[in-house]
Amino acid sequence: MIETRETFCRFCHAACPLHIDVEINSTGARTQEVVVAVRGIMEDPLFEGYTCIKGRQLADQHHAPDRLRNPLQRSDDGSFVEVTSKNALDDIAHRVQAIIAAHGPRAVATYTGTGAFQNSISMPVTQAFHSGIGSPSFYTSITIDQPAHLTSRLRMGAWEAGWQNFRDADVLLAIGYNPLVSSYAPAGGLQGTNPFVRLRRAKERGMKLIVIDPRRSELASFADLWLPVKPGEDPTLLAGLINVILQESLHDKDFCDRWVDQLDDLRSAVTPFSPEMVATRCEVEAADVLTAARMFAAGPRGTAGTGTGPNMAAHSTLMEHLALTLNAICGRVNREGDVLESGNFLYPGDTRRAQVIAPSDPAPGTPHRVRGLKGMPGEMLTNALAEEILEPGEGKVRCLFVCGGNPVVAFPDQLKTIAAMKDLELLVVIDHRMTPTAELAHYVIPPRLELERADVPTVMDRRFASAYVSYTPAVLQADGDLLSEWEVFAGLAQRLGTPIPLPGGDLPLDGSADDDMVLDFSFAKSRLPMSEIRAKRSTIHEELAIKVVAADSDASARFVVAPPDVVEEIAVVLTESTGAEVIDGFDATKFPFRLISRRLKHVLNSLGREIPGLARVGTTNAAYMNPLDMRDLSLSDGELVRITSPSGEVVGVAEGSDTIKRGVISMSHSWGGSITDEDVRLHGTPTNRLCTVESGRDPINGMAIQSAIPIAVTKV
Ligand SMILES: Nc1nc2c(c(=O)[nH]1)N[C@H]1C(S)=C(S)[C@@H](COP(=O)(O)OP(=O)(O)OC[C@H]3O[C@@H](n4cnc5c(=O)[nH]c(N)nc54)[C@H](O)[C@@H]3O)O[C@H]1N2
Ligand SMILES: Nc1nc2c(c(=O)[nH]1)N[C@H]1C(S)=C(S)[C@@H](COP(=O)(O)OP(=O)(O)OC[C@H]3O[C@@H](n4cnc5c(=O)[nH]c(N)nc54)[C@H](O)[C@@H]3O)O[C@H]1N2
Ligand code: SF4
Ligand SMILES: [Mo]
Repeated sequence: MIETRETFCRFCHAACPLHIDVEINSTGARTQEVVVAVRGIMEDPLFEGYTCIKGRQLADQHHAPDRLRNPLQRSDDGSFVEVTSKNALDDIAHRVQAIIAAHGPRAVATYTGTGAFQNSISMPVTQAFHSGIGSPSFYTSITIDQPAHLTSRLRMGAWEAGWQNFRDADVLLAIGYNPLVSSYAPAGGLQGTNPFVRLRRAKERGMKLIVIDPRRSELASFADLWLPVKPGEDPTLLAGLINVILQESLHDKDFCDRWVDQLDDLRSAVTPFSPEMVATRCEVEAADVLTAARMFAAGPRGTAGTGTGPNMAAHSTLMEHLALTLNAICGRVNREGDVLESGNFLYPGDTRRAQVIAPSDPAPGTPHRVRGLKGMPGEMLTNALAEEILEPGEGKVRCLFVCGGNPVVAFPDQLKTIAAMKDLELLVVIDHRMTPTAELAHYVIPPRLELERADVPTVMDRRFASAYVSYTPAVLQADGDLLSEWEVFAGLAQRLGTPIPLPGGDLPLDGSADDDMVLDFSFAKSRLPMSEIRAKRSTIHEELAIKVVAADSDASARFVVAPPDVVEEIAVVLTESTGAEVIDGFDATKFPFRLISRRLKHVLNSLGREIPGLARVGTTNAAYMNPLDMRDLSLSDGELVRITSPSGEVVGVAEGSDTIKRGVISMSHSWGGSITDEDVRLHGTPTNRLCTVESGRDPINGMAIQSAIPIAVTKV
């Protein structure tokens, strides 16, 4: 018997609606369910059938012969043996209890990666487990991704009603993001909901697109103006755009008078960034700097926003500050009467006032023991985790849960990360496959995968292009001794006698909880009740969209666009000339190239290349280079190159592409294993071997340089 069931994809965050055909085979008391087809839903009012190559492989992902179906424990000889989930949790709880008793709760840490982000009941329960045991050591992939979105908005102040919407933008300034591949965009950008069609419609209504990217990305190929910035020089370019706008008085004066502070300080800080100076530093045309500034300022609606590229380069908090400043001085905020594009249904609060939320400490979190860093609200900095594990003394992290992540290939400074994983007294990895990180674990616990669990789209609820409601029940029977992330943490809490405090109260730990109960407890304060979210799933409810109300009559907070540390850092950028000086050991003559990051359509970070339909697209993260650079190095397509940074060395597979700026190598991250060897054609290159956490960090969010890495390239 074949049954069609409705769900949404969670391979990535974009939550594309799907129909899956499930073949149900019953033999005696046992039924087996097999997904035999996966397709987009043409009738869906928002996605209109859109899916991508990854989502269409869900059947193979769920039914992969090498998918882990029982927990594994590492033996003394390094091999893994299958154990029951009950025995695994008993032993893990026992060890966690001993570590807490001897060293305090901070010694117990969790790193939650991408695999737990499109997983709406994993994150709240994990966080609640941490509050239950009293450990601040909660880490996520956000702090090796784009933490500057948060740190900059805290420092500068934010607009309660948000930046303007994409749907009626006249102009879009996209700085280092590429939603046509990543399905990702910052607020106000082109989101991953059917992005090709929405971009085409926006261009048809006359929207101007400006893209800043060292590579003619898929998005840049549709741009009215493409600025191929030198990697790492975005702060210079953005300061230059602000300079033109202020010199030519193109900013929104009324808005600035009412809501923006320190405009004169900003003006003097950016005055040295003339179009000519910027053109030289950024290797773009001075005329294009002028055109970009004027095109953006002309608006009248539309926003600037940044993605992973410049957020992973030097000075990321400053870079984001300058991008947000463009929006602030041009008044690109939702005003009274405007309607928010996305539903924001899963979060509390129906009211958005047209006013500034006061600036505050950008790093208000738990202090780190290393390098004077401080955490973000509710989480610590993943870029400091390896050091928190390796650094002896009180507070040392001794136990780590990795929840849907792959530190060995994702964290900067791969050798230090591997040393840290090996130093742990207890490493528990929750993953359905044997990753390079899982190979180092004491326990590997396989979870139920997406089709086997209920979910709401936590990332997209604030990003959908309409007030779209979405929910899915579990649509496939799970097979094996599997534990969802929340079941691992609830099981441990039950054994430790600690609570799982959620917005709806303490989660019952008597075995009565299921996915839907966890959803109800986690989203108990959502502005649309979970019961209505379930009832209204897959429909648009513009009548429920949030309409912006007037500012309070005494609203006094204003954006601070030129606080002293910003002015100081702009002055530092002015003295630099390559965007890479912040890295110790950098020498412009020794490291003339820049390695930049990118996403590939057929994988999600380290996930995907084990699936046959995706491996067919490619089994390595090629080192894409400009053909003229290849000619100078006597390189042909497919030949091996040695890539050396001030702190590491890897081998990559060269591939010519005229979309890449000269002097740049574009490679995606999280490939390879824990070693870099001649098998790069088969496994890819672990580019994070080239990153360091010793120098070049962002002063506020601690981001290491993970894109715009200075490198040398030679033929092997
Ligand atoms: N140089 C450089 N470094 C980078 C980046 C870069 O651009 N350049 N990008 C950074 C960014 S943005 C990120 S987000 C990180 C990625 O960092 P991570 O999130 O640590 O890496 P992933 O490879 O996405 O790991 C996700 C894991 O989750 C597993 N998984 C999938 N589904 C599930 C599930 O339902 N449950 C569980 N428990 N596991 C599941 C997958 O098998 C995979 O092993 O890397 C960062 N590192
Ligand atoms: N298919 C697919 N989708 C994904 C992922 C994936 O691995 N595959 N990963 C997911 C994750 S974890 C995230 S965080 C999002 C990220 O989503 P995006 O931020 O859109 O990521 P990218 O597609 O890598 O786009 C980054 C762009 O920045 C450019 N760039 C690199 N360095 C610089 C620089 O110094 N300055 C400027 N201006 N540009 C630069 C790159 O050329 C690239 O085009 O995507 C998510 N979606
Ligand atoms: S973009 Fe692709 S991987 Fe992401 S949710 Fe949609 S179908 Fe799934
Ligand atoms: Mo990410």
